Amino acid sequence: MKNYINGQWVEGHGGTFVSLNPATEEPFAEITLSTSEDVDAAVEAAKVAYKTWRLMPAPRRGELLFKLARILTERKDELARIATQEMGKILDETRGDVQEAIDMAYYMGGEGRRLFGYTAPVEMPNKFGMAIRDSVGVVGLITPWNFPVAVPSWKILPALVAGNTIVWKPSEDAPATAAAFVKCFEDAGFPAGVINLIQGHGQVGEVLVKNPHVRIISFTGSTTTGLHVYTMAAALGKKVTLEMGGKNAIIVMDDANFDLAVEAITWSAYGTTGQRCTATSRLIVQKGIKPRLIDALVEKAKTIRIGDGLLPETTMGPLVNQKALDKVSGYMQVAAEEKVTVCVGGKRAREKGYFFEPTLLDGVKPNMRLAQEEIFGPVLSVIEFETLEEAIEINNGVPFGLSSSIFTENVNVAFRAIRDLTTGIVYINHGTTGAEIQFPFGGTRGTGNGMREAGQAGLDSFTEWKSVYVDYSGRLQRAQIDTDAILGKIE
Ligand code: UN1
Repeated sequence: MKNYINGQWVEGHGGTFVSLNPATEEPFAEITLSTSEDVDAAVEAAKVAYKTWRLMPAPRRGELLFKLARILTERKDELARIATQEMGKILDETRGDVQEAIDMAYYMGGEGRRLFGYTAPVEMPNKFGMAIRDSVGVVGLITPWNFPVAVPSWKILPALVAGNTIVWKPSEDAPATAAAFVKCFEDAGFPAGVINLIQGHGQVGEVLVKNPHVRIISFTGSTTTGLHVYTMAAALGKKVTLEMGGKNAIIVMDDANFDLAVEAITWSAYGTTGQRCTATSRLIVQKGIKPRLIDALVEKAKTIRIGDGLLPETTMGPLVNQKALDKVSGYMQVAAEEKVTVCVGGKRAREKGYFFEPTLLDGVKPNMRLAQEEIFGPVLSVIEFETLEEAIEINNGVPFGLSSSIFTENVNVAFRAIRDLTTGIVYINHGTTGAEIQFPFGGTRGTGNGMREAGQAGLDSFTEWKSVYVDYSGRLQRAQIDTDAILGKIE
């Protein structure tokens, strides 16, 4: 599978690499590998295309996004099947992944007729002031494999509708999905150079970050890589948006709707094999309800059907690769060392494929590694508490701040939680996953750098404000000095 540069599918100059199917460990696709020469060619194409793309009226750019939405709708199954075979999650989830991109295409397509700025009164007579969103130029994107269509769409679509052009380096664990997604842009009629795809590993991303013509970097992925990207980009004075790790919790109060909580915890902890940045990896549970809740969760975990995500009976797919399997298995060592109780799961599920059992660990203390570090697998740690204040403190006491949730039937408790939970996303009586594209997505503390994706806030990453003053008085007026002198002379 090739790179897409300046409207052409071309081979990279670095040979090829193979993308594996994590359910079978068999090769899925052979992908071209880029070098710095390819990155530079892609950036040059994006730079040239920017000159005309920025001048296309935004409503017309928006119409291309609507066209893209229709193509994605037609190819939803095709894209989902590629993604499932490449990164492992079940078909219902990869379809949902594509659906998020469709939703985003309609939302950002509509921005083509909004992209609201604002006006405000100005100090001088016969003068007008407004603030407008301006495009920036070439945007570099580095994206993960776990939402191989949705997450890139959160970056590509707002960037494009605002008038920027793109060079995209997708994860080496989801390259064929990326190519199939870019084909949709080609078929929708986006002009050559507006979106460019370069395949490869981390080094390719590094070259992209360092290219002087790339003014903005938007990254989603691991904390280690994200901070590396941030440091490199900061040294070059670039604007960066980061979405990194999570250590999300569901708090369950004694008065919670029990069945609802069991369903939501199971889905948030084990859905997508726990490989969402929003996945629930801590269950902070009040003392009274805890024994019953653990029993029910263990029973529920046993009903999960592990297997190839293409098969209709499967409810949980594999981890993405050997490295992920090693990492999650490594945390079982940590569990043994920290002497917590493995209530269910705790080991690899099959000999072939990177499958891991849904796992529930009890007796975890808030400061243990299991309760502090992102595991990114189907592993849920149970932490007990007595008072709401304690639960909130445990929730907030981690290096990440993406998503949190509380189950309670008491409206006062719910509103106190909304006030005091310090994550970027808060759910009441709903698991920690399932954010919708019309609201800001992102997290506090080590999850990000204060920027947000999606919703109106998502435009901030890809635009700069331009403040415009129009003086139609026909004479020299100086704001901030001399104001008294002109009073009474208004024409
Ligand atoms: C991610 O895991 O990187 O809120 C994104 C959710 C999804 C997005 C997850 N809409 O779980």
